Amino acid sequence: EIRLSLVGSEMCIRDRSCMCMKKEKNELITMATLLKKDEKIERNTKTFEKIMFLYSIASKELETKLEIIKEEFKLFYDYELIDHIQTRIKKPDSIANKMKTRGLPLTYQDMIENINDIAGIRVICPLKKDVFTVRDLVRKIPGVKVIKEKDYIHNPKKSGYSSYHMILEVPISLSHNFMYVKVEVQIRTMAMDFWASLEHKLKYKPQTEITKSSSKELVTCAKMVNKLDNKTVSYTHLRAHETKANL
Ligand code: 0O2
Repeated sequence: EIRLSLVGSEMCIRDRSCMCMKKEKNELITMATLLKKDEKIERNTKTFEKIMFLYSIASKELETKLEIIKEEFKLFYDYELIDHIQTRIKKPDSIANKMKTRGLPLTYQDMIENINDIAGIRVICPLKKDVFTVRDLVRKIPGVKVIKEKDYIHNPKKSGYSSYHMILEVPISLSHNFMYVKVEVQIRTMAMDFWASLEHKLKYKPQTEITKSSSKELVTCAKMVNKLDNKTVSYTHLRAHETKANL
């Protein structure tokens, strides 16, 4: 009997430690676990701060991976694949405006599910073909899931907007769990970026409309930018001989 109870208590201890180990295991959780059902978005609250913190970690994780690619190409292949990388977390006003425009209820759940560019990274490349090299490398980053891609380079918007968009899910490690957080990556050439920044200020964001002729001029400029990007292809052929990378 004594032996049996000892075995029993031994098992108890072992079971308990197993349970502890299970609790310690890094489990996949979602942002929803931090929220109450249908919780309304309220800035300057702990919940808002926590959600934005998660987006900022995901952004940093991905930015680091992209910085590594940038530096690796420079150092190992003597090639400037990426000119620079910009990151931003969408401002609360911009999030609210986008949700209102889409007729979404202002809840965290709706925000998480529908607003894909809360964490945004822009990768600016010298040449058009570099954009697609970066795209292929992003697709291969271990653990990162590609949710959606939009090729506004082969299919520019009516406005003339040109860029390659990827919606990704980036795994982030927390002390006890891990979760996937959405990050939007916009990959474009320096010329496309110049045009988009200008158009963003002049037409895309302002509430007041610009004249039809200015709008047309912007489209003409976008076509010029596209020509410029296609011209730089010949420069690439010259460069390719000098690089060690299989670009
Ligand atoms: P801001 O101020 O730049 O953040 P999605 O959820 O991806 O399916 P979304 O977000 O409407 O739907 O998709 P899209 O078309 O990929 O646009 C996302 C972002 O691309 C925009 O974010 C802009 O940054 C940029 N963009 C798209 N179209 C244009 C354009 O015509 N001109 C310029 N300059 N930028 C554009 P936001 O939130 O609209 O704006």
